[in-house]
Amino acid sequence: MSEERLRIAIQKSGRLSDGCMELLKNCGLKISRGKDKLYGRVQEMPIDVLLLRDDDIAEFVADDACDIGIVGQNVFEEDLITQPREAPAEEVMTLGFARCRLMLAAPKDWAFNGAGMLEGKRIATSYPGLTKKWLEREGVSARVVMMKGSVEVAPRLTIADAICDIVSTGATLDANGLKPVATVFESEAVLIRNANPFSAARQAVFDALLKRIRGVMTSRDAKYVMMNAPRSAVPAITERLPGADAPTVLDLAGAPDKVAVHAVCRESVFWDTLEDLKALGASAILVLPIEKMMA
Ligand code: PRT
Ligand code: ZN
Repeated sequence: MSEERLRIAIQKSGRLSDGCMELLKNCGLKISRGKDKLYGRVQEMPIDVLLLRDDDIAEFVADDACDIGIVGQNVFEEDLITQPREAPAEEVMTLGFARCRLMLAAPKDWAFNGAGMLEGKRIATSYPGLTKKWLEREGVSARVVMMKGSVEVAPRLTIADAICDIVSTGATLDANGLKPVATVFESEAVLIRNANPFSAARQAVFDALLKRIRGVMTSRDAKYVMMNAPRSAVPAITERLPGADAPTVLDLAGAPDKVAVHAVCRESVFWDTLEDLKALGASAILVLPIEKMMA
């Protein structure tokens, strides 16, 4: 790999892969994968992509085998706690996908009434670092049993009394007779980077990529909203538009009391917003997606 190319590590296949590929695609990058499929090259920018297991990403980035990476915050924070390094990788920004929670879960018949109930109990988890940190914060002394996978079966097998595992919909817990009782860590995908300064060439590629990622993130929920409205309703309408800057207000030919209002809304526009706008006198309301945005 050339000195000048920025090396990014992403998950080869799993719950982060689709989000990573979509993000890179929305940044205008197409990845052509090598024959072994562990390595891809981007044509549009000097970027090389390494496709790894998510557990290896933080280490590859910290050790300078890669410059940047995308990983679950849960895995990254666990790595920081359990694998102390001289110069660990650093978090650059959250990316808004692969959201999940690391949760304590107990058998459904437990009348759970607080962390104190875990005193002296055994907790199975793949995240001993984050779990112990939470127990310490709660002032609870419990035994943490490390399990690499299938944590949810531990209470049934009497390996542990409770578990601490990643929860998304809660269906896995439910199917195993467990219920979530406390949130230990909230997670989403994060961009991480090597702690050392990049060469000037790599820094320039990194800056350009970051600018694109920020653009994708801002335009993800953003919508362009257009409507006609009574001139007198413009202040109230402006206030109701979610995350909007000052709107553009245009005269309408032959209708002195009415104007066209155009605005970029940076937050989701839901049906109830449209109903409120209508109640304020707006008509012909259009909500359009925004493909790209750069501040
Ligand atoms: O093979 P590789 O090591 O790369 O992948 P992996 O199997 O270790 O990880 P993977 O692909 O399962 O998850 C990657 C990352 O996605 C995690 O580190 C989290 O940051 C995030 N993520 C988001 C999840 C989930 N949602 C999720 N639901 N990771 C795991 N789960 C599992 C959870 O462990 C449990 O078994 O899904 C089950 C619970 O799901 P629900 O919907 O039933 O609650
Ligand atoms: Zn993994």
